[in-house]
Amino acid sequence: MFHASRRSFLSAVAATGVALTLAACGGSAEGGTGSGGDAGGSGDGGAIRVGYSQLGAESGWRTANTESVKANLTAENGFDLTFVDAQQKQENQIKALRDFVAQDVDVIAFSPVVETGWDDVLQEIKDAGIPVVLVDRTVDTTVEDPYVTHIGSDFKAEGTKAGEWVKANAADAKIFELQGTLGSGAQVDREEGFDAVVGSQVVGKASGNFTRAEGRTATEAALQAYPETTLIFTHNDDMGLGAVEAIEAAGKTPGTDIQIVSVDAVRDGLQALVDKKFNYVVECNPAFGDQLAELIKKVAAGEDVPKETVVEETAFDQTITQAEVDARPY
Ligand code: GZL
Repeated sequence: MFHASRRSFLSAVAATGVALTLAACGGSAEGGTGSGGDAGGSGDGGAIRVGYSQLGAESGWRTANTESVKANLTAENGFDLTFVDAQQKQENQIKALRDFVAQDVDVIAFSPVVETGWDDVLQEIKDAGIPVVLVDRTVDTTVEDPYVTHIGSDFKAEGTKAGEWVKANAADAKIFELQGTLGSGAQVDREEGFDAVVGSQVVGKASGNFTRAEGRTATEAALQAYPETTLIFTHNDDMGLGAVEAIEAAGKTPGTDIQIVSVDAVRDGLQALVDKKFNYVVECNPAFGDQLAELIKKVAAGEDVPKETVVEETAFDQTITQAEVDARPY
């Protein structure tokens, strides 16, 4: 139960707004304020009741992210977690969020499948005085100060990193861009970062919705529509692995006839790098459940939290070894 006193305090805090400062990798900056009031989200020292709306199970990244969240938001760690999978449907997420309000949870956490369409439900959550922790994806909303804190990747930086590799290693490439779920923060920002560097080399774009099957279908069509393609920039490994299937079905060699630059660095993506079917993979780290758990505890206890926490990430090329891939946690 989230005490009324804390909710009125939270509403007051929310009304003042909080300056946004993008944190350095893994770092933090002064930003959002939690629920205020007594320690322990339940208000009576009990478990922190968290309603979590996960967008789906579309990719290896999402599976690893869900595992990390569930491994840290445990009863032993002081949480009472209600975790709902939305099968990549925004309407399912909105229903889950409204259910969490009706259940009067202490904290709501969610990873929005797309950036827009959340105004009404975010206002309802704010009116209910329940703090929101935004996870992974981002929102674009008219609601003022809609969440206390966000934890996730800098998607634009990921796109820029991929573009910089292409600029340095495939300056004459004719690029097909295999995009994630259209309108998702990951798709919008990766496209922006990548295109700012090598957009003039992009001959065509299409979405594979972050799934392997749709990545294969989109690539089959792209090879027909853009036969001049020599490189595919895929917004995640799963679609890139689908692209490998399409390229091989067309009698071409992935990684050679058509190079592949990807994002995520899940084990299957890194294996494709070892197998020389991918050429470069930008890491997008899903395993931040420990950091998320600490953030939620602080929010529930009314402690100050950074408005933004950017998880630490690297990138891999074909110098990666099989031993390094085998040692990866996901
Ligand atoms: C990125 C995450 C993206 C992954 C995809 O943080 O939102 O969604 O890159 C996943 O694999 O579908």
